[in-house]
Amino acid sequence: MRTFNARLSDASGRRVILACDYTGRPPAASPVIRDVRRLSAYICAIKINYHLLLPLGARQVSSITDAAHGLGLQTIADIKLNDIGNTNDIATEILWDMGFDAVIANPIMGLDGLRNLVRSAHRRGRGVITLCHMSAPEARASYEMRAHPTPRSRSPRRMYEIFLDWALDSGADGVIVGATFPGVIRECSGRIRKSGRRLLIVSPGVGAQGADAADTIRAGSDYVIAGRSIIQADDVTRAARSMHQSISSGKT
Ligand code: NUP
Repeated sequence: MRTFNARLSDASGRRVILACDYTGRPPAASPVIRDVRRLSAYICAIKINYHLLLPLGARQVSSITDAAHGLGLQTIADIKLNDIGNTNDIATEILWDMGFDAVIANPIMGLDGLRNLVRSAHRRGRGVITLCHMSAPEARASYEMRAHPTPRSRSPRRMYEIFLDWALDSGADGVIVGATFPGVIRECSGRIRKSGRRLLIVSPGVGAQGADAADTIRAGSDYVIAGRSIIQADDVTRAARSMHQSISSGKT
């Protein structure tokens, strides 16, 4: 099986990951699949969070991941996984059985846990994206906190710097860096380039959270995640097309 990154890059030129964060009326698979079909020309992947994972159940979620695959799209489970190895293994096996191509994980589980998670995902041809710096304004307090990465380290470093190192070290496929922190995107992108490794920067925070998609890609992100600004728009197709086109043309 080809890697998650290779499959994602098949959607050449499409940089928008749709966050399927449906709220309001009890969600069902069919309206989600309808939107995914409508938007497939403008997105490269869909991301499913607790909004659907909790109420829908495995069978309906699998029907969404099946439909996405039929349209050439990748599927990402956004559960910010962070647990002991045994629980991580069981949770990811269930997600892979539901058809997910990648999982978003929280690196606070520790470097060894992360290495094991990435190794087992890669054995199944799946990917792992780890949090590096989240998009909410309050993320600054925790992700920019200074800490010693090891008991022997001499100088403290910011959490997001440590998390970026751990993502590179564990062989993760991508990191989440909030679009609302363009300076951090630039810094991470420079450090990834310097490392010579392949690690994608995936950025939520565009649209509803205030950042601009084209600016985010210009700052160094590989992909943006957009939810409410597309799925709550009066015309979802138009919203997705215009985000895709603004990125493609480099205009804001
Ligand atoms: O740092 C993060 N910020 C964030 O918004 C990490 C995330 N995974 N997300 C998710 O991206 C969030 O849970 C939601 O599913 C999506 C952003 O949605 P929206 O603000 O575009 O509606």
